[in-house]
Amino acid sequence: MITMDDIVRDYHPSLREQTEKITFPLNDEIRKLADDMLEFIKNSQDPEISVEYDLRPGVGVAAPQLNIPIQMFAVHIPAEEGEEPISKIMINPRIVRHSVKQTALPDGEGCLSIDEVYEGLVPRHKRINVEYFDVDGKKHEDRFTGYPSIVVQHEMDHLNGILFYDHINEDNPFEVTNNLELLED
Ligand code: SB8
Ligand code: NI
Repeated sequence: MITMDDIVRDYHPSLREQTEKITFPLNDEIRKLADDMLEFIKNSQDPEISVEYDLRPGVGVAAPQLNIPIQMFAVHIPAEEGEEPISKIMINPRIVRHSVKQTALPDGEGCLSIDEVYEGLVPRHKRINVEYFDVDGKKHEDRFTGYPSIVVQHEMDHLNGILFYDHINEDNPFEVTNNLELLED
């Protein structure tokens, strides 16, 4: 099973590298990695398993965080009121449409690969349409809004060597610009 020891930390070059597109059908290694990544992120949210294995809770994990430079990530987002939970592997994802309006978590973001706290807003598109492939090579286009949209953009950034704090405005970390709407819970 994947544990925190497998997660590379800040300044590791893998977090800044470009990733390779995955070809189908998946080989056994990548298929197992997909299962393990989803299991890890579910385990990290389990009150008992996370304590037993000392896992930091996370809503997603991307292959480069495991030192594997390929375009795949797992997300496991518990259901919000009136919404379905989102639990999936996304391969070779591409944003095909996004809102002009931006959103951000009021307290900023964190990352399993970043041990330090970086304070400040991380502006994200409020709504995105993402084209991606599942583990069976089937193509999907899903729409994400609000919190799930933020998580998917955080994971997609990992596939491009971008970290959340790259988006923080150094001069005014909590500046709320005109088209930015903070996400409320
Ligand atoms: C946001 C956050 C963590 C993410 C992705 C997006 C947060 O820091 C957060 C803050 C408040 C409430 C909920 C979430 O992923 C963390 C795991 N990770 O590093 C994946 O790449
Ligand atoms: Ni991260």
